[in-house]
Amino acid sequence: MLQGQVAIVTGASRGIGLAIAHALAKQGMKLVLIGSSSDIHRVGEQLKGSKTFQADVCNEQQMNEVVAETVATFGRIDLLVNNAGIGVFKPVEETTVEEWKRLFEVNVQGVFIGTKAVLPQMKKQRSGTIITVSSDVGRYTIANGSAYTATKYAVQGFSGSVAQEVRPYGIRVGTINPGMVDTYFANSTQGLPEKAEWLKAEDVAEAVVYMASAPKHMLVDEIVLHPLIQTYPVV
Ligand code: NJP
Repeated sequence: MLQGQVAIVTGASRGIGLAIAHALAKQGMKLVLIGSSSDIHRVGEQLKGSKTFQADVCNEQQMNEVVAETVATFGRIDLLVNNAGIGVFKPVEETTVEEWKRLFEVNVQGVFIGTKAVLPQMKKQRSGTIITVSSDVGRYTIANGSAYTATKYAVQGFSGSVAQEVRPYGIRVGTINPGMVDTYFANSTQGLPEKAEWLKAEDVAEAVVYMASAPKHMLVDEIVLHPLIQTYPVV
């Protein structure tokens, strides 16, 4: 079903985004992959036929250029995965204004800019799916993550509102909200023994494939997934 369709994935150089890129490639999608460091080009070498861009999701001009090049090359955009994100976890009084600003730039402004950039093309097509990798802490709060949690609550609000706005154009907007995933997130390393029972990046990627390949008449609003070992408040 996704075969031959065109996807843009942000934060595809490692972690969840890299797994999403591989999963979508397996479905036969044409891929445009974005990362803020030059690492993204190594991914392009692995995934033949993909186009890679070193771009910052918070930079509107760079993202508009990526979208314009995508349309020029592939003629359409069927899927945007807003996955790029960063995490800072510390008590509120130790969180700096710079950290607060950067979290909101990448996690919230980046989602806004990416979404805004693809909508004119998707409206023209009268179809498209926008999936944002948000977080379980976009739904409930945790200690020592106030700034990060605030960004993910913002993402939930943004995505829900845009979903209502673009539904008449045949465009679907949803979020995937994972719990703890074994990646490089927040200066971690993938594959550490203490994270053996966490979600794998591939688990989240499969959720993206499910959401993106739902039949056209169906919107999967949200997928929440946790590792079985994680405890969390039921809301
Ligand atoms: O993190 P990581 P994840 N512009 O660090 C890229 C959410 N999440 O895969 O820029 C463009 O392994 C960066 O590439 P580079 C989380 O909030 C996670 O876990 O080249 N790209 C890299 O490819 C986030 O939204 C957990 O260094 C930018 C990628 O983003 C998403 O999952 C739990 C960028 C980050 O890879 C993926 O995070 C949860 C920018 N400005 C939600 N800044 C979890 N792991 O436990 C960063 O609830 N990147």
